[in-house]
Amino acid sequence: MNYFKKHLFILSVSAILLIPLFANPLMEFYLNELLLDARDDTAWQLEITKTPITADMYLTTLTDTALFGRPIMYNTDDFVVITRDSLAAPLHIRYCGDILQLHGESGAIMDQIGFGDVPDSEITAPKPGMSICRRSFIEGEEQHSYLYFDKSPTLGLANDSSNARGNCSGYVTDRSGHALDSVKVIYDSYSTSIGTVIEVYEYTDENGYYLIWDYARTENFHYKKDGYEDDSRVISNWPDSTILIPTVEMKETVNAISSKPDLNPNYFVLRQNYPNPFNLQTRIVYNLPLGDLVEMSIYELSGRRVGRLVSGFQGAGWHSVTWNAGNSASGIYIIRLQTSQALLSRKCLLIK
Ligand SMILES: [Ca+2]
Repeated sequence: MNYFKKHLFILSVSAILLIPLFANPLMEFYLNELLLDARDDTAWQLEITKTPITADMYLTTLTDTALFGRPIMYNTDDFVVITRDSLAAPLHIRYCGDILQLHGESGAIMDQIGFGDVPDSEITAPKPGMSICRRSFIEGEEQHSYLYFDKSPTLGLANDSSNARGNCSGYVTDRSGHALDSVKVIYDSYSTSIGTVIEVYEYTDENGYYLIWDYARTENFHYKKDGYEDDSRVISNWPDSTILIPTVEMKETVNAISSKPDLNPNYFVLRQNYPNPFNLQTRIVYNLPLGDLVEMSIYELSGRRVGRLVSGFQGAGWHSVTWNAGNSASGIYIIRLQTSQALLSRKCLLIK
């Protein structure tokens, strides 16, 4: 081995050994969509993205294994749809609940989808005609992913979540049945790369009522209010449905004061707009403890103001305003409420 070849060899080995160190820190997701058949547990369709399939790769479930046996080419640049005919043998996937895993040539688990009544299940079992889809998004430098149900499967195409949300609603009271307003109902949360926890939440109104429009999936809803013990419920949501959550009765903490409903709270409230995400119009409700000069504006994340909804003096109490976003592009916007006493803001999502 001459000098040049020897060093090339060392460089190559080093490069191979160092790959894990320089690998993209973002987690990769390959199993993008799964459509099952309630009558035939081998008649599924699976959409895989972002990885070429080689002959040595294989799929497993809790009770079955099937090797691909041959490479599989992409139909398009991005997606390939796998069926039992793509495998060397049929693979049984249980409709009521299973964990489907994609394994690489080395046997390593590349990705998995769990659903139904199985350990670490991410969502409940699907209803006929609905596929299990993955949604991935990037917050800061962290990639996040979760599964949801879609009643409009998109095998071979990018997942489309426009038919994948449903409503979850209910009431929160104290133990005497009095409505509790301003209860924080947290229905999603995730951690960023620097450890900050981002909470996604809604507040109950003066009747103790809340309505959340969220992806069809299983979530742990957390209920929080000062003076009361935290509570939580596991909620499964379906596309286009309205789930009525049994009334949550929050228990007062030992030193709690009055439990009467706070019809005109003596503090600033800027509720999450509804609906959110929204397509064209959304309603924003807020409370002023005192009459004041008020300005409410909408900003892009870049800080550019795209609209002013309120400007002038308003009296104490609840107010509402509608934002018609007809001229704005899809994306995240910030609703900012400013008075001489307070500055409150909320993020909202416009999807066209
Ligand atoms: Ca798809």
